[in-house]
Amino acid sequence: MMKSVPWWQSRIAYQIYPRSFCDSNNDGIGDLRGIISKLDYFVELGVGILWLSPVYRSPNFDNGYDISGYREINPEYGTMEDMKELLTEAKKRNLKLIMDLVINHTSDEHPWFVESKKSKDNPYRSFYYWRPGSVDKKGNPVPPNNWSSFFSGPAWEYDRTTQEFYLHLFSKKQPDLNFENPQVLAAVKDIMTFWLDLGIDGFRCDVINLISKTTLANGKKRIALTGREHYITQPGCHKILAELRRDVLSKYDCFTVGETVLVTTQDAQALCPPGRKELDMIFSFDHMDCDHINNKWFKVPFKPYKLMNILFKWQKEVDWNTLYFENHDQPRSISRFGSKKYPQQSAKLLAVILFTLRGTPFIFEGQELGMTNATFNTLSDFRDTESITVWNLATKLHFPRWLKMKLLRATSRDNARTPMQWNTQDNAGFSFDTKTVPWIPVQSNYKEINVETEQNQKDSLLNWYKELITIRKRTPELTGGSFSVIYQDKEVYAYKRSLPGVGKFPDRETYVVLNFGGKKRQIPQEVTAILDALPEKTVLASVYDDTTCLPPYGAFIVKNTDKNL
Ligand code: TEU
Ligand code: CA
Repeated sequence: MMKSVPWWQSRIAYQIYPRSFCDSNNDGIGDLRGIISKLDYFVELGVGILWLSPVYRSPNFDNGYDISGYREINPEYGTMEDMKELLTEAKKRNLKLIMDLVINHTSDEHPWFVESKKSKDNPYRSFYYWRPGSVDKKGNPVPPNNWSSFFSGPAWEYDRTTQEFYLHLFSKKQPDLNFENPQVLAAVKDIMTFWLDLGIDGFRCDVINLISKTTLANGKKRIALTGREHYITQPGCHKILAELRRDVLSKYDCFTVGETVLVTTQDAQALCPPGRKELDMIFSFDHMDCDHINNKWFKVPFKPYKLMNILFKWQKEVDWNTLYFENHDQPRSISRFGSKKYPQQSAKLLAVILFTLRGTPFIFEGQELGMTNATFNTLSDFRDTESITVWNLATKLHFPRWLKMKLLRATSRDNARTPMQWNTQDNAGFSFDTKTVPWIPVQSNYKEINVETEQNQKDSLLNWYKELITIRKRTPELTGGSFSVIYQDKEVYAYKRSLPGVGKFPDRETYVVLNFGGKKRQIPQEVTAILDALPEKTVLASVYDDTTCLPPYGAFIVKNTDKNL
């Protein structure tokens, strides 16, 4: 009998960005009832876990990653009754649902912060990092240290009322919580318990490896994130995660996936193995950093081998992790890693990689359709606070307009946040009333790229995703199997996933061969030697009909069907 794997390893996950998924009441903003109306879409796609980006009360400065009410639903998205109905309807369909846990910071409109800024001796003052700073020769306030924010600029904001600064690693409307204060950890445990008792199945933990600041001393001056050596994956972070697991998470059949910036494979090994009892897996960023230098805004031409080398490194060095190419912060993978000349084939190749490596695959809404980067023409098309901040900074630096547009078009998080494309009606069917204008412009290619059209096209990307998800779920070695490289050069890659047979059950072996390039390639003889030696084999899926060579962006999956009973 196969060794059973936890459900969060055997299922495929799907990230929903609620604001952009489906608008049921025609106000141009996605909502919970819109998601409920689409649950059967997830069942048909074959995913088993839904990750719901924040739907809590929020001023939406950072689209919900700035929470002002952890136990309330943002009225724009619906009510707590809608949330409960979503959970009930998801469970009826055997869909697990995890929520976004954003505890490194709150909104500056959260009652804790509103209280905290009233006076230095307010009981909530130490829920946040307040420090006096100093003054320069002209009497201007100077921040307590030289740390910079993820969204550029200083990581401190001066409050004239109490004449102190507060720390914010992200926007000034997202003050960092102070986990040195035991009341903060206690309050977080209560929030997690509230949602787990409501019936959710776990959490995606936002920038969770930043929550412990070892010291507020100056950091080494850097182009970006000065001060990061004092808060990235600090010892205190491990301590907090272990306590949350011990006191809350261990009491439920749930899992956690931590979004962890600037982590190495060693960090992953210190955070995730079962014995660590901290996180179950993480979203790392190494592979997301393969097409820029130092900072995501400074793009360099994409080289497939850079992406593949990083993916293979993580496969070899981390036992279990997430597999993802997109989320609500990242440009669309087809625009970033795909080929303009072979868009469909390169998108299918990326899907082969996503569903045949070892780990839990995460799909971001619209990725399964091949949704592309936005074709925005003016700054007014953009919504993301980070993008607007970067535009303003570039303006101060006298960047020409064309260069500012180039920067935003290539990197803006809004690339991922345009409305989900459901059909060919106006606004792509995002709102039930096709005349409604969505909160952010719909992509211009929605008439070709949408669910309805692709459901009716046999060789569409959507049907390819469904096919690969079915194959993955039917092939145990693609889930619990080991990973080993058979061949690699700068375009052609071949690897094996295998599970040893148990008792009379034979070994299970599945091979993947791909050409991540625009020129036809022969299958290397090292690979043909192995495949030809299989007494019996079955091609489970192939981007092209011909599997005797590797056309541009060709990829195929072949199973050793010999010995199997
Ligand atoms: O993202 C943290 C984060 O590191 C990314 O925002 C990314 O690094 C950023 O775009 C700068 O490159 C999480 C959420 O996913 C993001 O949406 C939030 O804005 C952020 O945290 C603050 O909560
Ligand atoms: Ca709505």
